Amino acid sequence: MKQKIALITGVTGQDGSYLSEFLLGKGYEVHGIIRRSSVDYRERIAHLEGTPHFHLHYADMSDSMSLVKLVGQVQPDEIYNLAAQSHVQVSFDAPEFTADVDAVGVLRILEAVRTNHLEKTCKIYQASTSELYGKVEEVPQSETTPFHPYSPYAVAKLYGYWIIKEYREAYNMFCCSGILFNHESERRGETFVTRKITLAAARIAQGLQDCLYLGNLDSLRDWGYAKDYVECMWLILQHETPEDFVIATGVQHTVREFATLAFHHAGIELRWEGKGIDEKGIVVESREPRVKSGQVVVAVSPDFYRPTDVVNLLGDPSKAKRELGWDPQSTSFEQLVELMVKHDMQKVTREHFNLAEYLEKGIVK
Ligand code: NAP
Ligand code: F7E
Repeated sequence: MKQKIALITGVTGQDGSYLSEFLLGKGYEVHGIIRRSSVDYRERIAHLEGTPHFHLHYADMSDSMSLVKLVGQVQPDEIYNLAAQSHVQVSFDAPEFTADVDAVGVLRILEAVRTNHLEKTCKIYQASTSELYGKVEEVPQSETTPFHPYSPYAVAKLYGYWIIKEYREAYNMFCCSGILFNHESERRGETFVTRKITLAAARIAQGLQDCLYLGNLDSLRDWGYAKDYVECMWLILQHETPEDFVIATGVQHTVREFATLAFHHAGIELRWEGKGIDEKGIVVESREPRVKSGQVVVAVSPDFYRPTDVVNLLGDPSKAKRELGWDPQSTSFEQLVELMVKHDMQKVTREHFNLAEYLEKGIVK
């Protein structure tokens, strides 16, 4: 059988790195799009570089010509369009850039496939999002729930969702959206709330940070494990017909609950006092000698409030379970928090140890 060829946009991101590993494991030839940067941003895929069947190419979602050229050169059987300005809060500060990459970028990929006459052979996966439900109109949210995007990011992603559907209907292309709810991991970007919490809990436990500042603690999310979710992206493209799927766990928790559990795994028990901007996470008991009971380790800062915030996401993954045979509970919320904290406790120790050693040897001053 001919080796399948996949092209991944957003290969350096959390999902792109797990998806690359997954597809290489399935025997694919994997091509990824990277952009030039003045700093090293390839940490998540460094272990794959140089391995057979894994190739990187410079291109950009805002540069049609680079996409047309690359799609023609690679001749992919499957494209996974994961590239995006993916931070919701940042989309309020950079709405035009977000629209260019997250909305028009999807169109550019579709047109690159058509320009190269690959519309009959190349399947396309689009990274859609639970943010489309935004100011939610029902709970839980399924494939039939109306959309109500509530940020520039979500509005851009809504265009991506509809243009995929349009090309499916107009040109009979095999293109689908995975409507993925939040998924996290040890590789999650450090400014998303889960990773911000697990890293801070680790630093606070090791005496390297005093307090963690967060925004809306009441916000509810349906958090899953990214490694489980990339399998679904592939399953969606192997499905007999091109369809859209909600991918979620079907369980929701508040940001506050995530923080309580993360600090617990870092050896710190918390209680919560106060309301809104005055709420504090206070240490009740600590296994870590550097952290004292009564110490305030979590506080609220309005800097992390959004002009409009999505506050009640809960996915209904029944269709994916039934039609793709996917298990939404393969990693539980409790396991997810534990594995992220464990990873970050080790990361922080390692970094601190290296720094102490470098200081001692005079390598850094
Ligand atoms: P991520 O870690 O932020 O990765 C985003 C990727 O997009 C990075 O590789 C980034 O490259 C690339 N990118 C951004 N702008 C680009 C441009 N102009 N040209 C080429 N590449 C560009 O995001 P993720 O968490 O892996 O999410 C993957 C996709 O799923 C995104 O589309 C996101 O919006 C969507 N999504 C995510 C979640 C979630 O909970 N994680 C849920 C639903 C949907 P650099 O490394 O160069 O910045
Ligand atoms: O926020 C609240 C914040 O930034 C989650 C992206 O992958 O998932 C992600 O978007 C919630 C929000 O993720 C802080 O207000 C409180 O209600 O981790 P987040 P997100 O906005 O849900 C969706 C599905 C995507 O598609 C996106 O690409 O947590 N929150 N305090 C905070 N959020 C952040 N970032 N930082 C805080 O300090």
